[in-house]
Amino acid sequence: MEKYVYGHPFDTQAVVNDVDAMPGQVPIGVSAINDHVFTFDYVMDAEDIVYGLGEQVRGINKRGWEYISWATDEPHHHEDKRSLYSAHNFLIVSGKKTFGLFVDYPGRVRFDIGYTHSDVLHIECEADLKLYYFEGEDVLDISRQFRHAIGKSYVAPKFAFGYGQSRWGYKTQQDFKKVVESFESLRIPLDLLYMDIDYMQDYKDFTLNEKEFEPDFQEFVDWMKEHKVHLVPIIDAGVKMQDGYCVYEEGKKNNYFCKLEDHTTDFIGAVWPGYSMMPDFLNDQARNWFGMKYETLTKYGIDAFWNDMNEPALFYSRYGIDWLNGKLKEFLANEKNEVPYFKLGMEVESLKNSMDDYRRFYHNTNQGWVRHDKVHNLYGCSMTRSASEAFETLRPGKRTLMFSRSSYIGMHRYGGIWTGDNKSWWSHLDLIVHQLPAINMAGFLYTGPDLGGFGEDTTRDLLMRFLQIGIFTPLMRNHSAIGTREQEPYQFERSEEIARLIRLRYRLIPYLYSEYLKAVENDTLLFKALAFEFKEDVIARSIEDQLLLGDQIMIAPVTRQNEPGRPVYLPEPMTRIVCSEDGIEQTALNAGWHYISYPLDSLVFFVRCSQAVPLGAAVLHIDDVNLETIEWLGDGTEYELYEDDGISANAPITRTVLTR
Ligand code: MIG
Repeated sequence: MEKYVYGHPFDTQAVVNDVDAMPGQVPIGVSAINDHVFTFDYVMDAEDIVYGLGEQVRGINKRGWEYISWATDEPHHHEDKRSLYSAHNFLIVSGKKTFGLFVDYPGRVRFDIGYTHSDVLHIECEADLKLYYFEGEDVLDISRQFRHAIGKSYVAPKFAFGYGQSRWGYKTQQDFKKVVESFESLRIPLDLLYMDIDYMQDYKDFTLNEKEFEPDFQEFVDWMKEHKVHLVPIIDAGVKMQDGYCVYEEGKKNNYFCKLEDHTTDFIGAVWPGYSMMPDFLNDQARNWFGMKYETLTKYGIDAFWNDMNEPALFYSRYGIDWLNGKLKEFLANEKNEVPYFKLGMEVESLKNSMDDYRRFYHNTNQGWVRHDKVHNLYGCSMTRSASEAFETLRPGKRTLMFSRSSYIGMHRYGGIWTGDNKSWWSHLDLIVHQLPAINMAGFLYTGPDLGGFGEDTTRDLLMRFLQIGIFTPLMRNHSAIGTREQEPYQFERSEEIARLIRLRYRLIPYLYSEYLKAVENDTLLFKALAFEFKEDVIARSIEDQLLLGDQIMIAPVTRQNEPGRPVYLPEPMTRIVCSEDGIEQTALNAGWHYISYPLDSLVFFVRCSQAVPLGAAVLHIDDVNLETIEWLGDGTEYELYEDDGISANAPITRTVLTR
């Protein structure tokens, strides 16, 4: 790893195992600075593949599009988008010359990967950055070096590998209890139940709805505990501006909120609670203060959270509304009381997540005052760091489930991420397959999509195809938006078939958790493109819809509606596993192309040559997961199992070689 420093970079703390800066320019491509803009250009070979950029749109091979690192509350993950919620500025060019680059700049970064000129990789940002350059044997070697540089990934508690049910729209205790009872009556495993913004009073962080939850929250939490369910409340970034609300009052008094240019007046944005303040997570005291607020929930025994709206999302701001007001008056005066519909619509829309607002507020950091847009991509990361650091005091010695919507590299040490507001679309099955290896490369191992799709109406078959991927992701959560079709497993006909898929997850947990621990320990990837392992295989290099999971499994999910199977490429001989109502069937297959049937109600995957995967007992809760009797998959003879106690911070890992 080599480091090159340009201008006066903000210290993002993304890299923990750092090196001294090199003199001169990065030894590859052409880098330049003009008008305080840094550019890097590299001419790619026709066969070069570009991997990385974490949670982004488009394929595993990133060539042929332009991507912008700018954390955005973007609920439409269309392929014409350039930014999603996170900024993962690491990529690897694989081909003629194989190298990695990490652009450690927390503002806007543009990656033009053969978009303007098909053979040119062009990177551009303000000229205050650290550029890390990696050389190595291959993609996996470079990825490992990078992961070592950014430090060990977050280890989720083991219960976080259970199935979680979520929906924006559960409001009452009864709503939540009904979910649990429905799962129980159908014997569908359930370990986590998510609480979305409606559990709060007026969307105020660290409050409970006064009528519904405040009076007897402890009993509610205890009821869930008796049913072996962990509640996972959401925390939003914005703090409601309301006199008498203690979080607002304390933040205001102690200057914990982001300020306008005068460094004294609080910036007023607006999100779910209406006018809101943005906690200054880049300020050490403010970060510590906000984190300790999670105590309002941990004191009841809550041990799991998700952080939302932390790009930060801004619906509008006080200043935007003032401006709009002026615009409206202008229209009314000039246009004979006829309001130009399209123009006005655009003016209103422009208030959302506006660059004008992001340039309006400042952070009081230990590196001085910084205008928000220069460090924008660190906001969600710092919010999650705030919680994670506080958990060391609030829940000493214990692991807490924590995942976030927005992130920057470095946050992978504090928590996981989910991939935000996908839709109930078939194309979003492909999207998650494309995202997983890149997200792992950026250090995030605890991750997963909203299964079934968040926005729009799902269908039974789409949910089942989502679950057939989600069975393998550390975060396995079914989540949907208010107003969409309900998508708990029991909302559909023959729910037993859906239940059976979820039960299979629990048989795989010993393996999945072990591979997760290995990936954390060894800085390796949980999900890999085939090309990462089968480097010389030209077909493997081009496959975008199959992934290796850990060192033993290959998955090839069906991602199209009404397709009862699909062509699958085996780069080596493998065992095909079909888990159906009739049990588990194993078939040895030769290397090469096969048409593989993939019935909707089955789980089909592959075990690699000379490998073995231990399946545990079929159980309904994570605490009952065990390997007392093993059903072996594959043609190998042993498996090295990584285990820990699943709950303590820094728990020692035991490694056991299991032989069949
Ligand atoms: O503006 O809390 O991505 O998971 O259900 C929407 C409501 C705010 C966005 C999150 C989604 C969550 C929703 N939130």
